[in-house]
Amino acid sequence: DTCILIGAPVEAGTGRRGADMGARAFRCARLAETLSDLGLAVRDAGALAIGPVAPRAHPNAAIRDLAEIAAWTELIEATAYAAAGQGMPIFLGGDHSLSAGSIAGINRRAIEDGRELFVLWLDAHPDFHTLESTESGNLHGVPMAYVTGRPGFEGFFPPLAAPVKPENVCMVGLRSVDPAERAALEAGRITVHDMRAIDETGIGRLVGAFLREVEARDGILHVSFDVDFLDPEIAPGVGTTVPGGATFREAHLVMEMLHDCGRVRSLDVVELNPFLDDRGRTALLLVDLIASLMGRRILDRPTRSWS
Ligand code: DIR
Ligand code: MN
Ligand code: MN
Ligand code: MN
Repeated sequence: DTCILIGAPVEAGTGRRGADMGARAFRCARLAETLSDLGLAVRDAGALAIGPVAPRAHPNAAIRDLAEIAAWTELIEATAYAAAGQGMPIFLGGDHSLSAGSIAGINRRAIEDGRELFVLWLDAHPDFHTLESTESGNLHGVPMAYVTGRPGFEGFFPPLAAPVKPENVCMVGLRSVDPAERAALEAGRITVHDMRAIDETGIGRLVGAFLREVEARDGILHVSFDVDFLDPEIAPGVGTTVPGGATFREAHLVMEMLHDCGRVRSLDVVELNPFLDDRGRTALLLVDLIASLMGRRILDRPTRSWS
């Protein structure tokens, strides 16, 4: 399948400037060449852009740039839907609000193809706020609530073809969860693995259990990778660093297992902020992680140890 690289320079969803340079940093870090060297076909679709938008108000006065993020969501949804019919879309952020569009569009395609979509959400944060509950007003904190069909987005964000089933979502790496998000996660059906679960059980077992479920239900998988999933010691180039994140090997192991499971059809890599990076090392690490997801391996392994 062709890898389709899609730049989505969205930064209105985050409180810090610079995420709109993320997609260009992936190019500097030679993402396309790295994928080609793995023997994959690569199409660089360039960067998306929205036109000017008229500002929109919301009863929650904290919210910033609602109309702009709604416009991005509509554009990215349509782009994801089209690209999913042609290859494997890789969305290069841009902040995490872009996943509202990518997941919505991928799910519209999955439903049309009669496939069950699962989502692996790798992030320090659940991004599970509604428009009512966000206190920061940064809309990168809402995409998972939107795509799973939580109420309050009607009339502000584009209507969903269908929500993603919460029981098909697995979040891994959480360590910064706001009270409203925590209450909603406790009441809902999303599988959540915080950093303590990773410490206690091991990330391979947690992710392996999810991948076996995807297989058992013959699903396809979208991966949403927020740079702040990683520990800030190895990935400083992100606006919302949280200490105690995934290690180098934990992250590579997840990527290697995802490759072996063979069910990943689309990917977001979000929140890379080159303005905050240290000589490109976060971008370079992400390119290596994407390479592991796309099949680079240390040694050949004839059998999968986790299945
Ligand atoms: C916080 C931070 N939960 C908020 N969120 C994110 O602003 O709603 N940081 N996504 O990366
Ligand atoms: Mn996020
Ligand atoms: Mn995050
Ligand atoms: Mn489950």
